[in-house]
Amino acid sequence: MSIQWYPGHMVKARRQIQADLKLIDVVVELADARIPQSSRNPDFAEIHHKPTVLAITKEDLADPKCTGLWMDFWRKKKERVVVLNVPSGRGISQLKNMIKTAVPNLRRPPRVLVVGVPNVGKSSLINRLVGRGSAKTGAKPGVTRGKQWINAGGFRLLDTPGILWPKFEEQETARKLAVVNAIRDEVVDVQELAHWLLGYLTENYWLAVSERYNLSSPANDLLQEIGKARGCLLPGGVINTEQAAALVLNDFRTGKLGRITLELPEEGN
Ligand SMILES: Nc1nc2c(ncn2[C@@H]2O[C@H](COP(=O)(O)OP(=O)(O)OP(=O)(O)O)[C@@H](O)[C@H]2O)c(=O)[nH]1
Ligand SMILES: [Mg+2]
Repeated sequence: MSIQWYPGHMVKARRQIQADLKLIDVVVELADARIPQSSRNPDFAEIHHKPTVLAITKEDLADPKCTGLWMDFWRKKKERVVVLNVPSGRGISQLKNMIKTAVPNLRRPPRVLVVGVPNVGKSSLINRLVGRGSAKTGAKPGVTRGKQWINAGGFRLLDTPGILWPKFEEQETARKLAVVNAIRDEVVDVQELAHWLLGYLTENYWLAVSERYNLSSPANDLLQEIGKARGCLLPGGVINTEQAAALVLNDFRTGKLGRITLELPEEGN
């Protein structure tokens, strides 16, 4: 399977972001706590040199131990970083302070650009910062299509569409992005994706998987087993592994498998 997803609206959004950067004081770059490295756009670091705050979203879905390791890693690199649970508001006031300290001498409300991969929580974060539902949000990638300025709470915020990059150097990066639903399921092989995820979970979170699906031992054909256990059947009693795959991905995305992180910091990252 080779995953690519770089539709026209992202090409346009990238160009627009580049143009808007001239007006911006601070960049808030969002990354997903479950894939803190793979959800950072390598393309993006090249197009600007503005003060940046790295905001790690979906902390509530990630493994707290791993998030701690990532925080140590970034702090060593002297990155300004904050961990957020956007729906609950955890970390929001810390983020506000970090934005202000990133531009200490500014005498007007900072102009803040919010960027990140699709579905990482940009619009939800903006709504949290302004205290009302000004930006459209949704549990699927590609909700925001055009840029939008929002004024409130002492900031001027620019919401942008989620963007990916034209070519994934490693397909594993693409897989991780697809697992957290930053890439649409329509452009990936859902069964292969679930199979890959189950491989990772078997190695790193076997207890959670075995408990959720009543499995006694790791096996190569876990999708079959899960389909059987969950009654995902086609006419004639054939197991519907497509349906089982969708179920596993949905369980992961909604936290039903517990708090899981898919990558750890490495030397040289
Ligand atoms: N559990 C959890 N869910 C979150 C968090 N932040 C955002 N979400 C959910 O993630 C989904 C996507 O949020 P959006 O704010 O629409 O994401 P976006 O980055 O604007 O997405 P695009 O506009 O599609 O690029 C929504 O269902 C949010 O409720 C978080 O910290 N924890
Ligand atoms: Mg959005």
